[in-house]
Amino acid sequence: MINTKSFYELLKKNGVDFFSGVPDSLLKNICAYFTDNVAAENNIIAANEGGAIALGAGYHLATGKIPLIYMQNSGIGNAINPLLSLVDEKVYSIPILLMIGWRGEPGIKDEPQHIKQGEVTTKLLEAMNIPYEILPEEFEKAKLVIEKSIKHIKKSSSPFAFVVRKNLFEPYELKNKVKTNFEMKREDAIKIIVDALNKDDIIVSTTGKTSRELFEYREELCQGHQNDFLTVGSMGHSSQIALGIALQKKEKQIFCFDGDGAVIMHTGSMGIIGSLCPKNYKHIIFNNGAHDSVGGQPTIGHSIDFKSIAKGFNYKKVFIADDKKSLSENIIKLKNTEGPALLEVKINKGARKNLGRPTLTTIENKNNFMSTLK
Ligand SMILES: Cc1ncc(C[n+]2csc(CCOP(=O)(O)OP(=O)(O)O)c2C)c(N)n1
Repeated sequence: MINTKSFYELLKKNGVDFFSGVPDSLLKNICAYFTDNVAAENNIIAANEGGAIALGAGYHLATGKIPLIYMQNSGIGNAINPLLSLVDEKVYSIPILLMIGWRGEPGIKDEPQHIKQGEVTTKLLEAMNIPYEILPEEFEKAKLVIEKSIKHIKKSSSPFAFVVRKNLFEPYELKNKVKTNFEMKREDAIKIIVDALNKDDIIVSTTGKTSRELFEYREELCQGHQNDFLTVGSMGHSSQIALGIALQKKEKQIFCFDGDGAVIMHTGSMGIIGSLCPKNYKHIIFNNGAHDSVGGQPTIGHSIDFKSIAKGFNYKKVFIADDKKSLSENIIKLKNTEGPALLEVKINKGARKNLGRPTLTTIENKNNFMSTLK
């Protein structure tokens, strides 16, 4: 295992002291170290991975230095465009160090959304002609790899990737935790909302713990999962899945259970919802100001105004709930109003330690869900 401080010091010694990316559970410890020890303007959690590459490119244009851009391998897709059309050596040839968490590494058990991505992670890098190294576990070996890679980047002036296996970094407990003082966590809010919905209402839930908590609550209630589409991957796209359904199934109410990080990742999607104006579309954002599912790293969720954003995007109504009482009242209002409408639920981050994962396969989930929609 690699000590986070030693890793950071080594990067700094080699001239790398600007970081941006979207957090990943495999990179949780090193990201927490950056948060505690790097000035905020040199450690920027981006809206999405493509944005992080572009931010790094801007940093390089302004300083001539090499940025480190971190992401889960799920985010490679978001990064491909600027990797190939901005920083690639055939375009602007910008040196960027990538650090990619390898979920779904072949031979290591992982969730369905990570399996294909894990299989093709190194192949995608090869297809993009981005040289890479899988970071060794021993610090001395990693040190050699890092020094060699940075020399290579400086010479070639183009991207280079470190692929990071599970448990590479030693644990590091974040000290600068942002605390909020709301009454509920996401699971409390999900329970109140599910209790208030009608038997026929449809839910499309976002990636991470939202879908896991919804699944477990349905189990607890013995209700089955046929009304829920659990978007286990595809961060930021639940709202458009829900839109695709809402436009075809006008007789049903469609509720999208979204996360602040997911909405921020692809906010323009809200504009498409507003422009098509489906009356049966009900968007709920569980705003905990964090990427809670991958370690609780901060988002800008609590410092932006989702209400004004939704209004600007032509949503017909916006409700805000920040405790159990206002949630119980506003979920009824959301049900009874014409959409598209938004309910922002302000919550603390955090989840149960013993939270499980869906026990149905993704294909079973899809088939059951499609039977409900028939
Ligand atoms: C494209 C992409 N980037 C990163 C991830 C890793 N990831 C999974 S869940 C998550 C956090 C989601 O945050 P938010 O939507 O606010 O929901 P929360 O976990 O806080 O409930 C991240 C970053 C991913 N799955 N896909």
